[in-house]
Amino acid sequence: MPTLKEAFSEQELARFHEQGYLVREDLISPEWLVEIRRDLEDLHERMAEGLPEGVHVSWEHEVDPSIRRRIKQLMHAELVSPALDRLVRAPHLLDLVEQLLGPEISLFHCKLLMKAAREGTVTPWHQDYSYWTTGDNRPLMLNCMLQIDDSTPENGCLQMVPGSHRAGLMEHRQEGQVFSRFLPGYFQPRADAVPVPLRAGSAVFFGPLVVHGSDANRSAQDRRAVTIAYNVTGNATGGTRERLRGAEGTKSGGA
Ligand SMILES: O=C(O)CCC(=O)C(=O)O
Repeated sequence: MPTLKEAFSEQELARFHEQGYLVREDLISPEWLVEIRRDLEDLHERMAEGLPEGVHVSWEHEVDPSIRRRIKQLMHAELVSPALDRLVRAPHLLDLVEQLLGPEISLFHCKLLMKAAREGTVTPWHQDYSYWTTGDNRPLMLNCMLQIDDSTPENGCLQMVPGSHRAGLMEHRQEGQVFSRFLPGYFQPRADAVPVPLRAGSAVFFGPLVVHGSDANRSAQDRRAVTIAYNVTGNATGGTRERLRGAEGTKSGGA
């Protein structure tokens, strides 16, 4: 179990259940952040030259390859960064995940959200479960979105609609290729949305039903983040990449 200093308090847990999300400042050390940033140097250029096996990229400006290619989302980020691979299975993170998800923890996926300076585009209002529902799973998953750069309203920080998870899965529209599912209004300003600016190294945990989105990055600062999505082991066929903790898993290593 987490130490008292690190564990989520009763009040934090109550807030998570009420609002659907919870911030943890300084989830990782500055040194770990430096390692992650080092792994990601020139990532846009390297991935434009060729993708490592198992890595999937959605690009900004998908339709015009003559435009300088910028990654919007890179799926299976643990394959391009040893420091992120370590984070996915870090005991102190799994301890926090265990408080929110329970003891049977698997990796659902780990993805980079690059929101590049001046080029990162909007992510419309959506619930993640609109992508993840398969008919044989339940909305039990948990995201841990860690900021690699400071996120601010100017560079497109995440915005949440507190309490929206309690309404269940809403009807989404579908159009386009990347972040193609969205709620009515696409990304019209919402009076019930709250910006969640975070310092680099801090993270927000949220479930798959909370409504969220983020604006375009119109600033000169990148707004890179990584989302590690965990699932309850056994929640759906094909619902896990790797078992990380639980009765038959290992405490902090891969399965
Ligand atoms: O990059 C962002 O700001 C939003 C990402 C997001 O909403 C998601 O991955 O579900």
